[in-house]
Amino acid sequence: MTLNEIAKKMCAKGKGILAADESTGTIAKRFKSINVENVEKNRLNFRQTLFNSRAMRDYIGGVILFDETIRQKTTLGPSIPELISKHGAVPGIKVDKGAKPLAGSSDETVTEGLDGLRERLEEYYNLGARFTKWRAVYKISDKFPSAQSIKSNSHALARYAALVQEAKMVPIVEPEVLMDGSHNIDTCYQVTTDVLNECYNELEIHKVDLKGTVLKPNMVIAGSKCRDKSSAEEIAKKTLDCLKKNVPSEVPGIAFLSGGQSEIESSKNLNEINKINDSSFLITFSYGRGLQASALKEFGKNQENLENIQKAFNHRAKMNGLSSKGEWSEELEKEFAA
Ligand code: 5MM
Repeated sequence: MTLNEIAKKMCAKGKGILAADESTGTIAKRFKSINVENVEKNRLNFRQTLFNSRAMRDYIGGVILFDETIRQKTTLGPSIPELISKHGAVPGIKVDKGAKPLAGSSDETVTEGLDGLRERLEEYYNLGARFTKWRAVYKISDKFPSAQSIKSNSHALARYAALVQEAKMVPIVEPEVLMDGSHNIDTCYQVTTDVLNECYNELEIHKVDLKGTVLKPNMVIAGSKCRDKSSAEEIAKKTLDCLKKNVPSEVPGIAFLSGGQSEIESSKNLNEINKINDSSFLITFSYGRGLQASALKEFGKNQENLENIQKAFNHRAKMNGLSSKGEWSEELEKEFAA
């Protein structure tokens, strides 16, 4: 398959991406919230339960894994990447080494992980990965994000993407503008514009073939502490407008992060965006919390009750599959939940 074909398969209409690439520290927080011990056995049990769900074949085009997970063998027999491929989805891998304090602007971060990346990519390809992910993080406040942070993170994203294509995999480019803070939706629009502009500027300098990439952006949305809550219609209109103005049309797929929105909010907003999508982009989800929150709760209630964990996951995957076609509704949400 060409990189363009892989990218389109990951974002095919009715499907999206499951972001299950929580690093050990992040999964520790998630497990703590449900009183589950953060040990390898439990991490494997939770993840293989999701990857073996019925929803995988119909609604999931790709799964982003963490380094530990891509090396694991399931208790069902196949390795984790084999299990994912068996269900018709593409296995992928997070390759960044996390957001670290940025020298000279230490309240901000720059994502690290370029050293030795070429060699790590070769290994991940041999383990079955066909796409990768790298996340840059931007916080909004009076003075941030600084030009320094936008430039250094965009440069790293572009060097990462070029190396990934050289290794014959599709890079997911994730410049995340966080929802933390009290900024309004228009500030988010402006910052997302600046971040996307610089990102595509650097990708061009580094000769990245945009047809073989997927963008994973935030939606244009007010900060979580902002008093003016925008409607789903406004979020959809401003998000689509921002993407059409700042993302080159060669990019085949755009898969949003959920970024702290609730499960329902993230389905509803994605649905509104697809209802008015008149661009050439396949627009879908690449959710972590937006797909896993209910399943995680069930896992906390009883780790052995695979049926309930899978039921919760199947439901969210199906709802987001509908949203990726603009066919979700509150009525269907209730009907299928029942
Ligand atoms: C799954 O979480 C990913 C971050 O992991 P670490 O912080 O542990 O490295 C994250 O990049 C995720 O893929 C995206 O933010 C999407 O997740 P949400 O929960 O925002 O949809």
